[in-house]
Amino acid sequence: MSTRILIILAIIYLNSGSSKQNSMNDELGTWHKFSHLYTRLYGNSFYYMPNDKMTWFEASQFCARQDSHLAILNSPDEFKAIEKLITRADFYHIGFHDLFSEGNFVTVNCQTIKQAGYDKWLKGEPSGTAAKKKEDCGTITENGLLNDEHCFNKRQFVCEHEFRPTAYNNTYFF
Ligand SMILES: [Ca+2]
Ligand SMILES: [Ca+2]
Repeated sequence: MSTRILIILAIIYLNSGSSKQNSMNDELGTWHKFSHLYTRLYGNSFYYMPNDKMTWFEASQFCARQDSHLAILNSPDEFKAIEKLITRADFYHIGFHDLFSEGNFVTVNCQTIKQAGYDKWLKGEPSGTAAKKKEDCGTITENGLLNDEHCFNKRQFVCEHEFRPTAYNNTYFF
């Protein structure tokens, strides 16, 4: 192999390493800026419920800016865990919707809510599947029952940050 090819390969190798390192640092940097707001309540997930009320879309963006997503319930135990953050009877935005296909409720990670592991609806819900009554965004009651609501309703919400240890060579960063 000629020296020139070796140099090119070395540059490609170094660049790929440094950009990988940078994106890892960016991600950890964002999380570290906000991690003090979050509490580890279930598995490798940390949660935060801000006091502000926002639309479902604003809440989604708010969580994303903190390297999180609107909470996805993966089991009844996960609701029991986040119930600790709920202080009053109300509806709270969480991470599911049927914006893509009417009546097919999926999480913000695109799993059906059944696949995700939690589909306990409030009595009479989902109610917004008729064309004239559009309720496409997911909320949960203080008792852990799901409801579909207008996405522009302003509600409190729960952000979830899930650790992905495999992305960091099985090293946890707490
Ligand atoms: Ca979850
Ligand atoms: Ca509803």
